[in-house]
Formats: sequence, structure tokens, C-alpha cells
Amino acid sequence: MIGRFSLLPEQASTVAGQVDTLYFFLVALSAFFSVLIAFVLFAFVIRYRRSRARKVVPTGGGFLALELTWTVIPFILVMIIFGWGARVFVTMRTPPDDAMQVYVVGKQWMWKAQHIEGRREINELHVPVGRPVRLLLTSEDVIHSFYVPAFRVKQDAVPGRYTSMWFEADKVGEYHLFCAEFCGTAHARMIGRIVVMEPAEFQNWLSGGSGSGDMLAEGEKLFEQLGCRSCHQAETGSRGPTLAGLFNKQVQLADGRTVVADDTYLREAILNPQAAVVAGYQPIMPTFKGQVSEESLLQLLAYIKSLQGPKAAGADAAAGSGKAHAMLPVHGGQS
Ligand code: HEC
Ligand SMILES: [Cu+2]
Repeated sequence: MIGRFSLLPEQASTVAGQVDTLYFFLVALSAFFSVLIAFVLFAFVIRYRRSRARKVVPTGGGFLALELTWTVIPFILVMIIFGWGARVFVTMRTPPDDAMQVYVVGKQWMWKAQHIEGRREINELHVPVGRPVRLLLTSEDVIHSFYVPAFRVKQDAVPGRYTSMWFEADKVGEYHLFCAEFCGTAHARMIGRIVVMEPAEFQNWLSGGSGSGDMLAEGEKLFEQLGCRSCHQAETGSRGPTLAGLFNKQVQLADGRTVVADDTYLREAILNPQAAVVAGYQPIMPTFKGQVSEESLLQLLAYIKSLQGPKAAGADAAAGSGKAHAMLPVHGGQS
């Protein structure tokens, strides 16, 4: 990195090239018009300087062609910028369906990451090359911002809510991770690295480590400890709705609204259950606000999301077994 001069950081993700091309286009366009305007200004100053020889005749307008030209050309240019920018933006905001999920919590002054089937890390994030990775971000205290210059991605981590970002690294290596939102005294030291590895090597890394911290196992433990299981059983007829297969499904609420059970919905359902009561159920679920840390909440979420729906598992089998464990985690590592 040092020793080789370059204007921009290395390009190490699939969108980096697109972002840079757009950026250079904008710079070139601005430079072109700046020079053009400066030149014309200078030329006019000389050409139309006051002199005894020439009498300036005031004109009464009538330059339709000229006015159209300087309206239509900028309009077209601005539309090109808009269309192009929107396309890159949509690409950057839409994670592919097969994206690998990682959970990240910002905290004064560190980044904590959890992988679903394995390790937790601090101020480091290991990812495989050539595979889309989606991060679900939140913060335990103030606003932070997850910034990886080499990937050309940056996203705020906001307390009390979830944001997400995705990237696909296309070059093995180590890259800087910064917090890009001033967040207190040690903000400048809230730095880390992204380690991009070959897939096989990454699998190795993932299954290594202390063994503690499998998000699904931790989440299931919390589900038991916090007493969720006593109301949320697999069979219908228990006091709370079954959570199996809930993720990304439509939910009918008692007040008539229909919402999609995404990450934010699940979070609200646990922290603020009265705000959105499921149709057909009593509002008896206690709030768990203040009882679970952001990291634990993410573990609960990962666990709930892993619960397979009765239809996917075979409706009869799930209904007939009559045990909470008819809700089987769907994660791949099962053998
Ligand atoms: C006292 C019983 C009770 C306990 C304990 C309880 N819940 Fe609930 N939960 C309910 C009921 C009843 C509903 C449906 C009404 C509502 O939305 O408030 C519900 C709704 C939910 C929903 C939304 C479900 C849907 O279909 O949209 C989620 C998610 C949820 N609970 C998760 C949890 C988690 C996680 C825990 C443990 C931390 C927990 N619950 C503990 C009774 C309970
Ligand atoms: Cu920060």
C-alpha cells in the first residue's frame, strides 16, 4: 500500500470499479465546464471591453435557440448522471439472495462481528472472496459508520435500529476498516481490518476458534433462558404464535395492518411487543427491552430466522411431533 502512489484506494469489491467510473465521469464533466466557463468569461472580458470604438447596443432578447441549447444540454447531462447514479445505487443497496449474513454491532470504540455458524470477532471481519456478504448493523451507544474504502461501501450503524449493507470482495487480502462517524474520544482508534480469504481457507477459519459463540446455539439458549419457549411452541394453540417460518413472511396484525416480518419487525416484536400485536392473539407478551444486549438480540434473531416453517419441513411431521423441536434450525453445518 505504501510506496506506490495512487489517488484512490485499491479496488477490491465488485462495485468499486462502478463507483470509481461514475466518480471520474463527474470530475471530468465538472472540469470540462469549469475550464469552458473560465475561458469564455476571459474571452468575453476582452472582446466586450469598453472602448470608444464600439457602442454597445442593448438587445431585447430573441435568442431562443441559444436559450434552448443551454437548457437542453444540461438537462440531458443531469439525466445521465441521475440514471447512471441510480443504477449504481440500486446495485449497492440490493443484496443478492444468496448473500452470506454477518451481524455487526458498533460500540464505543470497537466493531463486534458475529458469524451465524461460528466465530465472533472484534475489529476484524473475515470474509470469503467471490461471495456476497450482507451485514446487519446496529449500535450499542451512538451512531457509528462502517466504512471500507477498498470496497467503496459505507453505512451508518444507528442505535435502536437495524441498517444493512452488502459487498462482494473480489480480491484476497487485508483492507482497512474505519468508523466514519465521529463517535467520541477514541473515534480515531475505532479501526480494524477486513480479511478476505479463499473460500476453503475461510471455512477453515470459521470452524476454528474457541468453539463458543455459535450464534444459533447462543440464540437457542437465550430463547430458553428468557422463557420465550413457554409461550412460543411449535404447535398451534399455545399462548403465542409459532415462530417457525416467520421470517420474511407477511404478518396480519390486530389493528388491520399487514407487515413483513423482517429483521426490524422481529426486533420490535421482542423489544416493544405492544406496538404490533399479531391478529388473533392477546397482547400478553412482556417487553424484553433492557434485558438483552444488542448482541444477544441478534443471536435471538438469528435463531428465530433459522426456524424452518412447518410447510418447508412437511406440515404433517411438524404438527404431529408435538414437540418444540419440530422447529429445526436450517443452517447448513448440520451433519
Ligand atoms: C407470556 C407469553 C410470551 C412470552 C414469554 C414471549 N412471547 Fe413472544 N409473543 C407472545 C404473544 C401472545 C404474541 C402475539 C401477540 C403480539 O404480537 O404481541 C407474541 C409475538 C411474538 C413475535 C411476533 C410473532 C409473529 O408471528 O409476528 C415474536 C417474534 C416474538 N413474540 C418473540 C418472542 C421472543 C424472542 C421471546 C423471548 C425473548 C418471547 N416472544 C416471549 C407471547 C409471549
Ligand atoms: Cu465509531
